[in-house]
Amino acid sequence: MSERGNDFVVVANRLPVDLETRPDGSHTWTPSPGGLVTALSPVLESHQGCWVGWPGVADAAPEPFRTDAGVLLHPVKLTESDFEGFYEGFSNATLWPLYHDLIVTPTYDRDWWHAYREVNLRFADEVAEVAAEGATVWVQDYQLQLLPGILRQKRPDLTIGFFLHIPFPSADLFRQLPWREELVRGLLGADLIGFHLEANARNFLELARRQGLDVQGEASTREVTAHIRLPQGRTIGVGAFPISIAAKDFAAFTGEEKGDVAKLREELGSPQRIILGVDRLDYTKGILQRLTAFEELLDTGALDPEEVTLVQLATPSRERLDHYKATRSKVEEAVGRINGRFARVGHPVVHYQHRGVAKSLLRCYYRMADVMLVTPFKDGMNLVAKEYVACHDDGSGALVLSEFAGAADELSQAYLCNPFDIESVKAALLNALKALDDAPSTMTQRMLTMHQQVTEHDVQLWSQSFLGCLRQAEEQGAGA
Ligand code: ADQ
Repeated sequence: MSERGNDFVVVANRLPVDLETRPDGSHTWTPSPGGLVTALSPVLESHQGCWVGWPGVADAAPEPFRTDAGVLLHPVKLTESDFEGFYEGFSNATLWPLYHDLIVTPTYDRDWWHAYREVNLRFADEVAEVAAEGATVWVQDYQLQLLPGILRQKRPDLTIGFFLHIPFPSADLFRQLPWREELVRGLLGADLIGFHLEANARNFLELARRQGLDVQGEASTREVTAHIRLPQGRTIGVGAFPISIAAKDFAAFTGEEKGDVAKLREELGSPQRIILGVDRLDYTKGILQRLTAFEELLDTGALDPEEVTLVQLATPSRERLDHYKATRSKVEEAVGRINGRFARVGHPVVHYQHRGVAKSLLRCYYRMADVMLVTPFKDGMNLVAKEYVACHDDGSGALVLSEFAGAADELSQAYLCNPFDIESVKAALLNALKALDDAPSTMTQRMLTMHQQVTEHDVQLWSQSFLGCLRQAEEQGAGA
């Protein structure tokens, strides 16, 4: 099959592959199915689909290859210096903190900006290479915000969608960015720009208004009722498309799995209540605040270390960046301190793992946990909250959720808290634990309501609604 002539192209910073080392020491690339892959596979497979992205290892680029389902994976090579400037620098030390409302201070570095532009240009070359005449290209996330604009110039025949997986900040914050106009111009190369929430879309529309653009209508969810009309006549749709998970992959526990869940509980010493946190180790996720809230509740005697256990699973993330190193060391110090103060030898009160776990095991952790603590300071959506809810089709469990996670818009039956207010996190956790004891039927109802919401609004709905609106936006707005 030809590598050119793909009618549907997904572009993301990361290609869904992992580099595996064989027993003989040689390397091979294996597909790694994540949420985005699950969402996009049906579309990729039914078209002649292609995924363009970086394979995740600097200076390496496997030959393009097809997955078993026939999707072409097309690697973009990044050098170590691209990785530092484009990925660690501009993407994760400039845009990430800026878009998460300055939880840490962004660094504005001209060399990083140049690297970001260079890499976006390189991605555009690769996409232009593989996309058929008139193809649909769906660009993902903050690392590639210049790509729609560059592609529009290179290939005006393409239909281009852009989706941002992280929040979009208020116009007042965004205007700090020295390269704000170029970035907006990049985004405006798309036919449709999608955000998780209407609030994010409104921030973008406000920014467009302030830049003197003609904005019509207001943002809504899973439909496009807001448009930006460019002076040249092209129209861009803007809307909210809340991402979700492949909910059915997290439901329906077999008898054997239920046995695994019970075993896991025993391994933790069969505490009366288990509280769980699952995150990338990122300063936006509020892991330290959560530990502090737990510690204060132990300290005052509101929680008994003989009865309650906290499990924190933290995947390593962006480990070379200073803010990430500092977050890890503060989290690990807190874990050690809490165990030192409240645990008995052989019976930790906080179990902490700084590694990813396999999806099958993660399901068991979710199902086992009586309370899930999801306390980010800011989060585009937060899939962990939805995964937890999806695992509780029996109505068990309780979710404590930050008001600042996008998921709070949909999961209103959660115990909502303000992670900036430690008393609010403590109160939400205590209320959830108390209600599990005192009002089990209300808790079951709350969980089942959330479970239905997640099941009925899964990731398939997300990709279908975005692509449906992209088709419409293209039909209505294309032209000049
Ligand atoms: P993330 O910031 O990575 O995503 P999230 O949405 O919670 O945050 O997704 C994390 C994923 O990693 C989940 O699927 C979870 O299961 C997995 N994961 C986390 N810790 C793990 C562990 N220890 N072991 C195994 N798996 C683990 C960004 C945005 C979010 C947005 C998503 C999707 O920051 O706001 O929801 O993209 O758009």
